[in-house]
Amino acid sequence: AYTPTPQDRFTFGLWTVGWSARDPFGDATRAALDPVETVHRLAELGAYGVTFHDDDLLAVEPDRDKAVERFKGALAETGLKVPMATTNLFTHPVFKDGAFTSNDRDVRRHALRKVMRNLDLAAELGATTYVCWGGREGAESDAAKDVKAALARYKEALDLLTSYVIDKGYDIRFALEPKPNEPRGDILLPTIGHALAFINELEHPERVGLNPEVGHEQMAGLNFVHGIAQALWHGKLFHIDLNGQHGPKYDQDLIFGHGDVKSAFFLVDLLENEGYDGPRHFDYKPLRTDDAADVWESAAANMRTYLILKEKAKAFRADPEVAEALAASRVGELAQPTLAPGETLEDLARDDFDPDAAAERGFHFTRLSQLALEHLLGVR
Ligand code: 3MF
Ligand code: MG
Ligand code: MG
Ligand code: MG
Repeated sequence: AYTPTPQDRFTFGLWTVGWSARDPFGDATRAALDPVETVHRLAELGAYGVTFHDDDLLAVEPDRDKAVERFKGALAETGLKVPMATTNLFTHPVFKDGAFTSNDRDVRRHALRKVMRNLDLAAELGATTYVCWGGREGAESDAAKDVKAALARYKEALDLLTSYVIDKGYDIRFALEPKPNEPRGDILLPTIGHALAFINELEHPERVGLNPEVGHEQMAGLNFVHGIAQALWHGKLFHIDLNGQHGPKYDQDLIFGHGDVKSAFFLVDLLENEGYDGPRHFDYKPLRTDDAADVWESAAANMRTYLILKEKAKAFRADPEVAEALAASRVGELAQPTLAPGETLEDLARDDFDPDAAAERGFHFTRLSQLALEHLLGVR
């Protein structure tokens, strides 16, 4: 019942299952994975697609042209799609002070060339979303970065890149991925809110949206479901990185649902009911303690968990007691405009309202919250 199919639109980054588990304190615990094997394995598991950073393609074949040919061959054999692509602007030491916002102008120019080259490949493979995670765009010292100048350079980069795809006629939109810190002490565009405000300053704002990641917002102590709801409200949820995180600490990249499971439940409920039709993209890391076979079990676990939560959310919405509790909590009343059609502020001023009497009315949120929890716990 929880077996994924391509219709579920699950996608994975090559760098997720392919992570060989090198961390800041220890060496790799798994061998490099061949992207060709990843494509076949993901297809067998029922995924819809695969995504990549330019450098991910070179995991076992250093020649770019050969690596691309092998990858294309695997896509053709399996039917797996590439809905999104991205650039690695963080591993090479040249990017140690950032890419689009490095203090070093030569590095900024190099970064633009690297992205443009990979945009051509993304278009060729049919990707319609291009993610920009600016992991090195930031600083450890407030003396080291002129943030206003950095934002101007960030805008310059996105203005140039959006013009590039428009000129080339590519059907590609950009999705910024906010993250508060790690690897930099502080990263620019740290949250969904910062990134949304930034998009308004761009030359082609319609071409730029967001790729929020569960763990990134939770690292900042924020409510991911609220962030996603706001991104949807602005029409800016272009893509999403699903994973798990236990509150504000290092970026854990756990399997989806293996962090804050209640938030995962409400997230699936929101995505399924509010018309998000993009890929369900997993950006997680198989545990460092897992072996090569466990990796595929972890990939499957992401999809299985999503499908379980989808069923739970559906049952929650279909439960008559939940409908009753939602009405008692007047959740639906919020969708009603505060002034009726034709009503004026003078009409409003004439209202006869007793705040003390209204203050007596309870909202009964406890019952509603408990019902959700019981659905999640499987006792309803
Ligand atoms: C880091 C990330 C990145 C981005 C990726 C773009 C390496 O915390 O989340 O993964 O998701 O660069 O998709
Ligand atoms: Mg991440
Ligand atoms: Mg993460
Ligand atoms: Mg991510």
